[in-house]
Amino acid sequence: MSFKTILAGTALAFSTLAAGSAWAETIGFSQVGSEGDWRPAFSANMQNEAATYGIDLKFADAQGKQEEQLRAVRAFIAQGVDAIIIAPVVVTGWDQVLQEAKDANIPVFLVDRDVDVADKSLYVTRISADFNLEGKIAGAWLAQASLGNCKIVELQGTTGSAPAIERNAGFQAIIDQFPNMEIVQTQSGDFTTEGGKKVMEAFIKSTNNLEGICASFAHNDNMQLGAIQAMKEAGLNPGTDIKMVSVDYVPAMADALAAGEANASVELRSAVAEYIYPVILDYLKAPSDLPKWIVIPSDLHVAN
Ligand code: GYE
Repeated sequence: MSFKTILAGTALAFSTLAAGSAWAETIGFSQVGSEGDWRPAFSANMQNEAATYGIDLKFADAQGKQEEQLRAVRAFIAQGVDAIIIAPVVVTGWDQVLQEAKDANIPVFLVDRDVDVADKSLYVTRISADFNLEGKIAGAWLAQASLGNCKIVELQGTTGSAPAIERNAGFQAIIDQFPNMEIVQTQSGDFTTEGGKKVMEAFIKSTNNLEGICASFAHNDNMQLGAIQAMKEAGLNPGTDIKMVSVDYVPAMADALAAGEANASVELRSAVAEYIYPVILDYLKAPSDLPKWIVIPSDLHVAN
């Protein structure tokens, strides 16, 4: 084959890909929303990387509402996409729509958050970090930093979401090992900065300016960043008077750690398209039984 023929072939392949037909896959992605700094970074990574993998990505932002997700998934089914990716807002309420996708022979891949369905054959696999482990890492860091002696206020993520359930459970499993560690107040801040600020303001009131409290554990950084604002406004010193541990390690939290206003954050990687797309594309080429969970590693970051 001459060099010219190869070039012509390559040009043809690219134009076919650009037209979104032949070997490009069309994949629908139902995303939770954009509640904090982590999620838009994750969305951007999925959108920016799609073309590299020859994927025509149909992106639907559910603005935190499960009804929107159900609508988006049904629209993807009606369009006859090759696969559907879902980052589910909450764990419950998925059986029926997943059954509809299965009946239409469209494979579903879960990313990030989990679902609670009786029939696990309704989805191919879940590709995500281990939220329970993240809670354990946060709890273990705090056990060491407080020498096992700590009254904790907890800012929970969205009620009924996998990360809120599992980060709480993992954290609790560790502090249960220490008789003098205890969560004394807990409330949902819905994974937002504003929500975290409001919750911390309530904690500050109900505990007489966090008297006797040694730490704030937040299920994500944005709530912790809101809590830091609330504490500073009340004349408290986050990171010094109170130990601050959370999850995500978004850039604003890296700054807070550097400024000494927070102490530790467990990184939830946002550039995860490289973990997700190859699994889906391999499956579409040759469907096979995959493990039900493909785990993305978590890393701890602490202030110096
Ligand atoms: O930690 C939080 C986001 O689902 C694990 O969702 C994810 C969480 C993440 O809103 O910042």
